[in-house]
Amino acid sequence: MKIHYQILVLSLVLFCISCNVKESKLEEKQEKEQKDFPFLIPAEKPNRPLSAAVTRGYDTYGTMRPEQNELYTQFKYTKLKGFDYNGGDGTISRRDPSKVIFENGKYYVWYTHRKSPVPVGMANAKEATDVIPSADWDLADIYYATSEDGFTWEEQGVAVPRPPKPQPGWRSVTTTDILKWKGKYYLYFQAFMEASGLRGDFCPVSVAWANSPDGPWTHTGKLVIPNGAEGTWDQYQIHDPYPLIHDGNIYIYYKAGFDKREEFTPSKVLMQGLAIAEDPLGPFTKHPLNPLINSGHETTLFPFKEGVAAIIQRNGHEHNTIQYAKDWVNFEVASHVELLPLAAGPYVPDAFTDTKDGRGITWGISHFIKEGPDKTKNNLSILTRFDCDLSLDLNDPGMKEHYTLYGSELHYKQGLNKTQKQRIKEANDKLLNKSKKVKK
Ligand code: AAL
Repeated sequence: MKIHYQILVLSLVLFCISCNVKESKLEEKQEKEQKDFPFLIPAEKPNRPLSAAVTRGYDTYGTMRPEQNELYTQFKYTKLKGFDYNGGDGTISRRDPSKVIFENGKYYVWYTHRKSPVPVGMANAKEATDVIPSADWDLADIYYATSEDGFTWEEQGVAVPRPPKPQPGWRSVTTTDILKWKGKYYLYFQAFMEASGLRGDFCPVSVAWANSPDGPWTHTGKLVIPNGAEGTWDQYQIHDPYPLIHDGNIYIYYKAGFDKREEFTPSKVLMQGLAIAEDPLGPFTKHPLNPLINSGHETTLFPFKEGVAAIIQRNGHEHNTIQYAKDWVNFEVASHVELLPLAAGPYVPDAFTDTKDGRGITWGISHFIKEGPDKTKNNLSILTRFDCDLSLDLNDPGMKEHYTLYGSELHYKQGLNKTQKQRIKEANDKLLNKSKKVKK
């Protein structure tokens, strides 16, 4: 009996050893056969040497295919119905929409509204008067509109007008965004106290509150997010205040332009920072790591999973990207996108729910600037609708294309300027003269 038992144990051990040998031989064979990257992309990052590009596919984008990336999208645009622009002569302008919210059975959006003579331009700010604006957003008020479908809008009129001088915003109240907090509504906005262009585009942020999205709004006159101390990145401007709720606090992302150097175009670098408060009226504490986003012209963010995502359009190394910060502070590029909405105000259903499972966005309102008869001048902006699939709840393959062609017209519009043509001519002439000399 004892001998039988020993034989049994021995044969079991031998069996296991042979199994292991077989397994490692199989792996060796597979490894030899699989020297090249497999035709079918492994779902998990394979345990083998990988190039930096393939590693990015797994680590940065989470997938090798953009169409599987929840933070990749195309943007589709639709003209809005319901807004009158006085024939597009530059005397009525609407721009910089807030995010869209759904209340009382309809969508609401707030925006910069200017009704005035055509602006003289920031460069001619000295010619601006009490009735003639410098910039497209000078001498503006905050208006709002409602809609049942997001395509046709009804302008409801002024929400926050310019207060009398010398209150913050007396010159212009612009570029607003909405917060809903404990049953009350708050509009944050840029409060100009001088014509934009006189020294730059200088302003702090002020706030108004109301018990209903239809108002009436009480302008607190407070500078809730003041400019930074002299010599710091946000000393002159706090632009595009964009509130969300996270961890029981109000998170306001904002943009500032700095490092102004005339030898570069654009002369300033634009980056985005964060200010946090427990109460909508402050005090707001700026994040010690500011700036947090190194690119982008306006702020557009939305809760996504446990973190926050940002649409980064125009300006900077990382323009044309969607970025993600799991901790709401450290942003990483999540995708590269094209034809991005300018100054987008998306419909963000979970902006104020303090969610740990942000669902993303599918549409919003943005603007087009320089829409007047003279497209070189920034004196008329129009609101537009954009649609996209940056949502965990939508799977629209039509929004996930990444091989779009835009046709010759759009490319030729980006033509060479006079100086560039001259430079090329001079280089050609030099070459021709040289070759003529050689021939002689
Ligand atoms: C926009 C925004 C701010 C600026 C101006 C109006 O793109 O960044 O709002 O002040 O331009």
